[in-house]
Amino acid sequence: MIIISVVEKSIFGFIVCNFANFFSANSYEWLVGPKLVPGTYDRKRGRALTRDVSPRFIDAVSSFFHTRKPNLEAARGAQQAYFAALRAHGSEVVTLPALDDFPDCSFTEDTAIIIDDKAVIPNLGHPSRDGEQNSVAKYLEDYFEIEKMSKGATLDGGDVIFYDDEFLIGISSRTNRAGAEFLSSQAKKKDIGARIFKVPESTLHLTTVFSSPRPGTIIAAEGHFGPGDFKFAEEVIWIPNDEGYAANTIGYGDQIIIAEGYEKTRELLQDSGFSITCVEMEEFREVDASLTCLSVFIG
Ligand code: CIR
Repeated sequence: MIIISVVEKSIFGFIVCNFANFFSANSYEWLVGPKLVPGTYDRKRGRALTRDVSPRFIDAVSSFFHTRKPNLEAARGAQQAYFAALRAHGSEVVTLPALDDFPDCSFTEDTAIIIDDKAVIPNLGHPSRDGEQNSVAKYLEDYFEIEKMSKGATLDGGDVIFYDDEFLIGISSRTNRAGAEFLSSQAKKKDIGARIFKVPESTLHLTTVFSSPRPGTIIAAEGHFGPGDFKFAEEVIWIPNDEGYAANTIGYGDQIIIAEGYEKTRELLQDSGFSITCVEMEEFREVDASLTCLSVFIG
């Protein structure tokens, strides 16, 4: 009963908060044509690989946003709302069963980086999470050539953002230089460039405070990076520091999914031409996870 009411509450919240017209075409691709959109292969968001929330979710690693013990049932409900939001934007959602020994297993973004027909499988940067990637690799091997990261190198997919025709890779407490270089050498083999950033200690991953929802656009939280860091971008939308969590977004052209409850961000993004869907993320925020963490796009 509790599960149902939480699921219903989350889905209701998601519907109420949805300002997007789900059925309109991505206006950028509609105007330009999908083949001509730079970096389009990684922005299609055709298929999202996700994983059920672990029964041990309350033991998930948490060092930044923690205020209380997260609630497992509420997290499960929020994850269903998240799936509904992805589907409403046209993504197929594939969900693997939870891994009982890994409290953070639902954060699949960290476990694989897709480059064309290749899946790079990293060594995760936190000891309690290293191993989650093995069953993801097992699933992906039917669809992609698997490239496992060499020993000693570590990387979380949360430190990787695809921006137009290049990867932005963060060196952080989870991703070491060898990991960043491993990924950039894999990208280079596919003629894709990489730009390496130092992720400040004020945040977990690059994606925690940073996203690129549509070609040419970067959304960044104030207080972690400065304007000089993004000279290459056509447009940078700065999110006020007290709403920094909301800088992590999932874009489908001019339609965007953001975390619910960040009013200044919602207005800023509306003013920048986005139609917006909000998803309740409170439980995941307690364990430092953002919207993008809950999926890795594989098609
Ligand atoms: C962790 O600390 O690894 C998890 N509790 C949160 C992972 C968030 N993942 C991501 O930003 N890609």
